[in-house]
Amino acid sequence: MGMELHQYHDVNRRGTVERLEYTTRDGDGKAIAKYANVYLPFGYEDGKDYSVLYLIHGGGGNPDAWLDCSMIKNALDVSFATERCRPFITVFPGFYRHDPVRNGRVDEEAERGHVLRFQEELRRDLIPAVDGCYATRAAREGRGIGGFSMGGVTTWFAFLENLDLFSVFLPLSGDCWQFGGLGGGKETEKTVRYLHDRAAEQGYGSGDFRIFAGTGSEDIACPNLTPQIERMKQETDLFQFSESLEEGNLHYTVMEGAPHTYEKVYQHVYHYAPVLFDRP
Ligand code: FER
Repeated sequence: MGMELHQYHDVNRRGTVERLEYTTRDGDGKAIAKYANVYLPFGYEDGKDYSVLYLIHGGGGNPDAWLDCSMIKNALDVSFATERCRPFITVFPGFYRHDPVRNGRVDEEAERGHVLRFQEELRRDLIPAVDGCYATRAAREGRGIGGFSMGGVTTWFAFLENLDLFSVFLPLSGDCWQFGGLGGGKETEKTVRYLHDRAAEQGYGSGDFRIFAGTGSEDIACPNLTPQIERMKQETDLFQFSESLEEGNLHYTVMEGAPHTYEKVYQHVYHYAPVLFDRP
């Protein structure tokens, strides 16, 4: 599928990034102070009802990672200034409760635990803080979640655990780790069955959510995400794959030559931005 690529453009109508401070709790109920970066589009006004995209960093990252490592801010500024889509808010949280310790090899089980626990934080602490502070639609129809790498893993867990809160999903260069690390590739059958059954048993149908997945042909996550998406395509009662962004609820874009980096992966957010919240 052809991908419309973002290039840096000077824009006068630039959004602003604010720091939202909020409190979450650890396993013992002890309060933990955290922050998320909140991108407010140019012309943001109280009293409107903005959709919100939650965009999650990768393993070892933090709420600044997307903004520091990619041109996501300019990509959003350009998209809104040129009216590719209606302006939406983008929230960049951190999924760790404490600064991550990652020396050498990735501890897949530890990482899995962090992104799984973050689902509860989203529901209990972060989403209420965002909806309480900003002019949002405050409804699943106007709420999306996406992320890079472990942030993509986070996105699949949001599909499983928080489907009542989100209707739009952008898993980028990350597969579903319900059945352990790299499970979308290693345990494809079980993973897809679970994704299907979890949504179906809660009563959700194909019209109730949309998945915009993406990665690069040289991305280390491509061999794990691709088999999962390919298998999902067969579950046509729930997942309706389409090359066209105007149809279906499952989309997949593999960017030719792109490795596992924010610098490349943000292009998927730009590519999908026109259809995320403005249904064609
Ligand atoms: C993948 C999903 C996530 C993957 C790697 C990650 C190798 C995360 C890696 C990290 O946190 O360093 O499919 O494939």
